[in-house]
Amino acid sequence: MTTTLAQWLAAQPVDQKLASVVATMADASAEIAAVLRLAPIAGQTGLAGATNVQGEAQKALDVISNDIVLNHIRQNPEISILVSEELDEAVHIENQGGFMVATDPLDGSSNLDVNVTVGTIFSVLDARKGLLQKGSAQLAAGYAAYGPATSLVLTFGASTAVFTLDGSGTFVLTVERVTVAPASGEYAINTARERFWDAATRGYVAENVAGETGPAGKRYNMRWVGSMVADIHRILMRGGIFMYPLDSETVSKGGRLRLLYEANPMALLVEAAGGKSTTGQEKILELMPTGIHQRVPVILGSAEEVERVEGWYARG
Ligand code: AHM
Ligand code: MG
Repeated sequence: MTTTLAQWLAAQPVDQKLASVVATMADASAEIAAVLRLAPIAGQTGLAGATNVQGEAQKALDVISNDIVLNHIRQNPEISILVSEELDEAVHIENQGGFMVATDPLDGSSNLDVNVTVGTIFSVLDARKGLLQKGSAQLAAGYAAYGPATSLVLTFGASTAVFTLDGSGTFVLTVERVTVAPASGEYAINTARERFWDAATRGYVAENVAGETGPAGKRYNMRWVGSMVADIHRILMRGGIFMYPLDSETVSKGGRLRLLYEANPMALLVEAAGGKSTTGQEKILELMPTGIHQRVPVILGSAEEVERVEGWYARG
């Protein structure tokens, strides 16, 4: 017997207003999936001709995806604030309820022209507590991965569930409780940045490259899609570690990936599935943000691998 997202949400021991916020993001994701599927035919894979607040060139689909999310959010009276990678400022919607959504509407959009998996990442918070809250205050988090199948991965903090979009536009439960394998032989990092790395990152990766005859005592494989949602989805399904550490080039910005709508939701999803997350020095979910577009170092995945990286950082 199949369980739809609506049935699953109704059975969760959470405020059903909160459940409706998650359903809204699922609806937005299904609409984005439909647009992406036909984007090359519609000629939408190129640039929009604008740059976002981070100074990055916006793709037409970045803008379209952001508009789809905003439209859906406006229709749900429970959501009063939207923070988006694509919008300089938070959007406040008057006379609406108590929830805030922080989102990267289309993560990995530099991969669009090569038809690689991209995704929508989101975090749900209590809007009454302000824009800047620790990741541990998240009420829910999730992402949609637009791959061969469209997957929706959700957590309310206790466990992580995976849904798959069927042909009629309904998300169907496909993994009730996903577990990040505690041990793994796969790591994901952009090795072209090696010259910028700190000693801890160099030390950990060198051990992996040394393989079964090195101190790690086993063989490793490297995988880097360059699309965070795709890399994290692989780690949720079969283990591994994802690293975008602080390096000498990103240090002035605080890191590469954004705390509110990339690091925090992914950290909650991975931890609720039994994995670990860290900046190397601190727990991602305990960081107090200083700005809505703040960047942070991100290291997350299989517990044993994250602990090995933490061990390297602890050596100083
Ligand atoms: P984006 O939000 O502008 O798409 O950037 C985030 C992406 C992540 O999906 C991915 O992990 C990372 O940037 C890839 O970085 P790099 O270009 O160094 O490989
Ligand atoms: Mg992004």
